[in-house]
Amino acid sequence: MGDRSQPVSAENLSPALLGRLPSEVRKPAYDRTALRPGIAHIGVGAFHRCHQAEYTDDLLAKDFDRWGLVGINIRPPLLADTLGRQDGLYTRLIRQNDEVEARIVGSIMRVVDSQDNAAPALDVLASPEIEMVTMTVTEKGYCHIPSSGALDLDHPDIVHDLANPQTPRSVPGILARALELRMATHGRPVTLLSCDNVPTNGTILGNVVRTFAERRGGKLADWIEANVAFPSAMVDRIAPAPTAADIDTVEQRFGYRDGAVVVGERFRQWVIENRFAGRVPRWDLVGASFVDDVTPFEHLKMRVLNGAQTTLSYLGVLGGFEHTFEAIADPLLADFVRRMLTEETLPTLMPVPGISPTAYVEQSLSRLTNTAIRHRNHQIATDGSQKIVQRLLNPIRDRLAKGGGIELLSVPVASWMAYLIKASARFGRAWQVSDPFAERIATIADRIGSNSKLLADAILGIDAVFDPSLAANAMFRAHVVADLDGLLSNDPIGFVRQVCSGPTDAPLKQPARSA
Ligand code: CS2
Repeated sequence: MGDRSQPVSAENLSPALLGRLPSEVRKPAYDRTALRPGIAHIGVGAFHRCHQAEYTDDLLAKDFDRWGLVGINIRPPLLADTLGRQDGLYTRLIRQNDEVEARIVGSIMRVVDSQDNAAPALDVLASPEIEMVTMTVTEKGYCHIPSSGALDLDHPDIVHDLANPQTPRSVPGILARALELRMATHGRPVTLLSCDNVPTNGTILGNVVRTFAERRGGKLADWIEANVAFPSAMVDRIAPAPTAADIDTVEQRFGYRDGAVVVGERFRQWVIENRFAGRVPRWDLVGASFVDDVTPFEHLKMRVLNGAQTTLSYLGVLGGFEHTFEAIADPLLADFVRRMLTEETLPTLMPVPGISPTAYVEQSLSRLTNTAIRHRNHQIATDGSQKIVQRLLNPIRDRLAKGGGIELLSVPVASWMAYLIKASARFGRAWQVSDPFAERIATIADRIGSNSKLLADAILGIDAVFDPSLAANAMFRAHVVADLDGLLSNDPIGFVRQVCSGPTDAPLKQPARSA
């Protein structure tokens, strides 16, 4: 076919296009030109665009108050290339199986690329008009030790930032520098609100920033104590990394192009600890909850929804499934996850105001069956070392403390190990992985080969992930060894079947294969 048969490419999303969009596409119901920057957000990925920016868009439509968002990226991708070109506008699609609902979100006023140099980020974060800083910087962005929550003083970026505090590259270093600039100029208070799936995320963020400030010396730590709040928050909405197919969906269904489209499920939740400094956007007017204690909500979400996702991701990859919805469509994996959550995870949860835990399990599992949410198992499997503490190891520890069994919860822990082991050269580099501990585990696998006991011993010795008292627990170790043996066999899913068919209080599993 010649060039003339190429379709004329559709117009790109821009403020000028808003008035000409199809009526079924919902548009910002307020005057964007009257927005004033008040919130800065670090990490403008799919999740932010599907969550905090949407809540803010709702708030602007309901109770304007001029809360504009300034987006900052300190890691790829570049925002100017996507959102910048569209003046911060983007399409948020809600997808539920065959249904598609489109909405243009207008709350992001401006975007700042600060990947090469922290100066542009610091300019925004230190400015007096910013009173709320939210962030989604992924679990590893906090530079903390997952098993203890303390700032990792050996982290190369932290070492760099303590030596070069005015040109930081880590999140704790950038925030500490921004707070120092605030202290030295206008002195206005600010809330730093973590929106990552890190347990007690506000406490961890407060720890890493304060520890960094203390190391710097001077008055900064005292100023932070008096002027900065670090509330914890539970955030929830499944919003996988967007793909070229999502951009095409917008073009085919609605007739325009949007390089920054995001796709999410209908469900969303945001529970924020009522602990603020300075002015606060009233997100509680549009569906968020401000509460005294986020912990019960956080345990529920991370152990049930995220625990199920992580379990399905590793078992899914081992079983040859590409996406969550495909893994959960397998009756055996669905049965395994439901039983794990019901029999072992639920008893570790605190009562959660207004929520029935068993209904929450069913609702979570049903969310994962949505075939329009194409969440890749490898995406969820990424950075498992930063996720398994809150999703799996903490409930395991709680079970063991109460004398409960962990024969199901130990399986995904071993499946995380098997996932990284199989990515090693000695195991044929079954797939590419991304995890701060991937290299360490590949080295272990290359050295040890297929002896599950020695493999488990070596990996359980990584104390940044496994706190030594848990790693020393005989029941936990024995389960992990037996599970690893089964999951590294030629029939990992057969092993899961065997676990499912065994009595749930069996003290130990049978090794699935001969040594
Ligand atoms: C997922 C989360 O990639 C992952 O780790 O488990 O991004 C998950 O989809 C969200 O926490 C849902 O709120």
